[in-house]
Amino acid sequence: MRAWSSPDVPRLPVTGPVVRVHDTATGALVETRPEGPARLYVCGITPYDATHMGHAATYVGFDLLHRAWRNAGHDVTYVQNVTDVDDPLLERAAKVNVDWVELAERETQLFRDDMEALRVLPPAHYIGAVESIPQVITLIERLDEAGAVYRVDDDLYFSVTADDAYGSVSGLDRDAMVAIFPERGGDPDRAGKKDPLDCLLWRAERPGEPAWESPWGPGRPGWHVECTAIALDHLGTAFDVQGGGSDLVFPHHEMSAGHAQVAHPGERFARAYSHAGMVAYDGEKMSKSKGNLVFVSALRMSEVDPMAIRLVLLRHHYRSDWEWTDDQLWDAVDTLATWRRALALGAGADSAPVVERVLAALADDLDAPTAVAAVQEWVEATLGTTGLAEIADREAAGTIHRLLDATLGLSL
Ligand code: 5CA
Ligand code: ZN
Repeated sequence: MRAWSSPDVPRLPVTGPVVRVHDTATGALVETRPEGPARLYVCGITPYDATHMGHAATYVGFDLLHRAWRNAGHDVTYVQNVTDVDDPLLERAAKVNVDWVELAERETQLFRDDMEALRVLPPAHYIGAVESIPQVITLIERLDEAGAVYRVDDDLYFSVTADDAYGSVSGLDRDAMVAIFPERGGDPDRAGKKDPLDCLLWRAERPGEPAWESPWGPGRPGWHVECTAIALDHLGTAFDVQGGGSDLVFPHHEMSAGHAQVAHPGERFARAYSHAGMVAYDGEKMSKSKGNLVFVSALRMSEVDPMAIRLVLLRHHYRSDWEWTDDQLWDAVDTLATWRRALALGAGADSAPVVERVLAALADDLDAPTAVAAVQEWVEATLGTTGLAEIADREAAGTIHRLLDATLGLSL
């Protein structure tokens, strides 16, 4: 699939520090030590509705990682999927009486436009579930050879007991897994399963549903195996970071890791599992299924500056859960007006310490709120200067301008 176009990213005169991120599996901050290009996989959208602020927060969060790595001198191989065939997409298409392919294409295009407006760097490989069916089939065959696949009617299931490390991504105990599984697409009570936690790998064709040929008859891929196949195909095992929102910790990332670890014994799927917090609205997690949504595209169409949307997101640490309110947007609009005034002066307060602080904050688990606060201090110091004698840095505005663009993705 085509991704979206990349904004130009200025090169900074200094190299950023080693990047550390929080790893859900160990519960600790880990130093990333890319060997060759840094390898990042972030779970993409299921394109049955427009991009909401929760999605945007997650993709802007991982964009900070992409940028921090680049600023630390690494090339980055970034892979993202599009779940362009799955139950919620087919259900929505049937409900609104639109062809599911058309719905997926339309919403994926809207997502691309939103990501471009928010200056999110595109993945090098943007891969749909449908186009990765051959890789999914190969992976299921490998799992089958490892004895981890069985049939329930004509569907294929993955035996979670085949992975010795099962549970190590989420750290959840069995009771907690069984409780969460049905809320996130799982079917613990289906008759014929060996273990309630086993997950679907291949769903045999149902009347009225799309299907593709396979060695087990026509059908379509399960959700978790889609991401495993795409990640392994483009990044291999032990890639640096597997990312997504915290709603994907279990079962999605646990299952994906399980598949990979059974297909490649002795190897890890990812070195770190990194998760963004959930954005709420009207007191509940913003979600397509609940319908409590603020869309990026709706704000764009009402002429809201996308950089103000981005600043709202940046003012929350990527790992925290928070609630969207319109006040924060208007506040961000005012803040950017002040920042632009300071930048228009050309000269200003000393920029070198700000560069250091911003790079350090972002390398320290993508701490954008601290980075934003450092810029705010520079703006206040610059606007507070009363005479030429106080101007410390003649090139300050140019430096801060490039810094904001390269690190926080704010082009002002
Ligand atoms: N296609 C799958 C991943 S393979 C999926 O979860 N799609 S999604 O459209 O539901 O979500 C896309 C991304 O946005 C995922 O990383 C998800 O974790 C994240 N996300 C969804 N809702 C929120 C929210 N309210 N706040 C923050 N992130 C969210
Ligand atoms: Zn995924």
